[in-house]
Amino acid sequence: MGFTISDTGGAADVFEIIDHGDGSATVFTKDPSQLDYESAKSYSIKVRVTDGGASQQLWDEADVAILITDVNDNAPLFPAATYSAQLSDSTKV
Ligand SMILES: [Ca+2]
Repeated sequence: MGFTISDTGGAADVFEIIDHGDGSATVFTKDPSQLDYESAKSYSIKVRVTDGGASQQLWDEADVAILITDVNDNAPLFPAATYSAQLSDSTKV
């Protein structure tokens, strides 16, 4: 049997699959720095398994959803450096 990513879901260079040769496989990130929860919260790829049939190779596919978890890697940001407001001196506080 052999495992391949048959549909990268638009994330061509993000994931790769390692075939362990024992009927199992693991999906890895090629470069974890490409993952950013703020840019993409999930990916959907398709994995194909193909058997070793000599005359006719048989296969099946499964969708794999990869959910990215958030880490606190971005500082809060004010959109503007200065804000102003006007208050009457008769305003009750
Ligand atoms: Ca984050």
